[in-house]
Amino acid sequence: MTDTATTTTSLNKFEKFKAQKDGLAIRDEIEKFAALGWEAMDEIDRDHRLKWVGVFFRPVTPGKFMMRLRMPNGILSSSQMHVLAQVVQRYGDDGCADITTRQNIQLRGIRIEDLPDIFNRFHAVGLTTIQSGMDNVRNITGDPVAGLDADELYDTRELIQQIQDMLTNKGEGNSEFSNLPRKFNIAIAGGRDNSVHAEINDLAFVPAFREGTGDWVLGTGQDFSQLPIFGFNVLVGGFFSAKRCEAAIPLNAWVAPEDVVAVCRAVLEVFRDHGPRANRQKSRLMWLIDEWGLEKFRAEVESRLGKSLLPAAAKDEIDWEKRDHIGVFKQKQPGLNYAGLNIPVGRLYAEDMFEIARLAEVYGSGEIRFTVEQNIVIPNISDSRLATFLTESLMERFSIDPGLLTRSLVSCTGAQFCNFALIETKNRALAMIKALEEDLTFTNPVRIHWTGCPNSCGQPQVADIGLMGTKTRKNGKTLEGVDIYMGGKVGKDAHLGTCVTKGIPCEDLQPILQDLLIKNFGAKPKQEALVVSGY
Ligand code: SRM
Ligand code: SF4
Repeated sequence: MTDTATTTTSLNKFEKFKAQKDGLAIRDEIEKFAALGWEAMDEIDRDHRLKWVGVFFRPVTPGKFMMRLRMPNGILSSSQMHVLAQVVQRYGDDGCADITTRQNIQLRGIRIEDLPDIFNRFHAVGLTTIQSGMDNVRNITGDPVAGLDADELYDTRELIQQIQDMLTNKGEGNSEFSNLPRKFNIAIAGGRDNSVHAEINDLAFVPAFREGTGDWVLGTGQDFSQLPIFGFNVLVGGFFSAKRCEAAIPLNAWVAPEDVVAVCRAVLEVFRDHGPRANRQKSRLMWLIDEWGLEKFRAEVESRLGKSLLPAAAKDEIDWEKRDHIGVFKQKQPGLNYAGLNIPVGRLYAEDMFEIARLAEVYGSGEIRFTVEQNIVIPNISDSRLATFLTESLMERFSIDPGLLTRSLVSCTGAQFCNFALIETKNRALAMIKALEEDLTFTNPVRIHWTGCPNSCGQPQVADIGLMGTKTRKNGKTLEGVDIYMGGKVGKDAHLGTCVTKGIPCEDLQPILQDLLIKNFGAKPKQEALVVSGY
């Protein structure tokens, strides 16, 4: 199979258990596990293989599982949201949901005995959790205002659905792509502002125009042949891991929209069959590109594609600053608006989810969208209903006009549910932002991202200020702390931030952040006396 995988002695433990039983085989065993209970399950099935159907054992809350959905382009319907809310509701205080940094949603508190019923409910409304964890392609991200934005270059929705359908066999599971060497991220940007963070994906497509061919277009009566042709420049190899973080690099390839699905397939086949499988810390796509060099990798993709790739267009069309979509905006459809609501750190409870579904139905078209900043967009609100929509009480908690730190806050799951976490994140992030907004005034949003460990799910490297959980020492004691990242740039000319300070105890963080915000982001103290200097 793979170059590296053929030497079975060098296989890591994940490769070994995948070889024993494919993760997708778990699909047919759900009824059995539900009857058996989690305590009696084989540990590899429970801790790893269940992730192939999006079910995550949480060692922090044993018996209360997490379920990760797939939301292509971050879009769902109010009836789907209703079902998700019902699932969460049955777990009372244990039940909640999190919008993720991949425009997706995860449910918490899930009991294994309920899985057959939950999967039936999901199936009935077209929801799937398939292949959302472990060595599979993650939720495919696209422009959150696709089809709404008058300035968009390409509506990414259908293409992303097609890629998901290809990878997952329309949500039923596809064993062709269920044993990759490692996780794999795909994103397609359709607008000018790189709303998907293309640069941090293993494979990304960014809008780009190629020169016209000069070939006469027959039958049209006009010569359109010199006009620029729309398509995408392809980026490869972006990823974050505890060991290494890299921005994606250009593949020097331009593809027409109709070739995007085939290119995804070709790249994934190359990764599946040749990606390194010996060391899981060195298994992401970039490690293969390093080993082979870009030219060989590109040639292998062409060979799988069955045709040559065209060279990249000279420039891409990402020339805007990134938008956060919080607020109310006119759609390209006359008389319609979309509203972006800030969901603090992405956390939702059942009653919120029912309410969001209701608002989308009453005021919009029943559609709801997620953003990679863990917020929601409700589209298709008519001018005539907008004023009433804005008086809804949910808007007090999920504001269209939050504070300038609150609106850009992102946080990974952290110690509440994640066993990799070195610190608690979401509650701490909220408390910190509240305190900072009480003490300072801002003229611009400052994007603060929290992540509980070096896995970087909360993407601290894309933030203005990124905070990565660590353990640190103070007065002979081990404390929760953070490494501080700065300089992340999103939108046009995106580049990753770097670590500027290590090991700040969380208990000492507030004055340090305050100082950074004043010195680097133009924040002003509400009372001069509160300024802490000397950092
Ligand atoms: Fe992540 C593993 C949560 C986006 C890099 N990530 C995990 C696990 C599954 C670990 C675990 O089993 O506990 C976390 C589940 C915790 C939980 O209970 O929620 C977890 N990752 C998340 C989410 C929920 C963070 C969030 O709060 O939004 C995001 C889910 C996205 C989704 O819908 O699929 C999430 N993870 C990311 C991202 C950001 C992105 O994709 O833009 C990254 C960095 C980008 C990347 O992957 O290149 C990311 N997660 C990781 C890694 C490091 C991967 C590596 O190559 O080493 C791990 C650990 C691993 O895979 O071994 C990890
Ligand atoms: Fe868990 Fe670490 Fe990812 Fe946060 S960054 S969700 S703590 S693995």
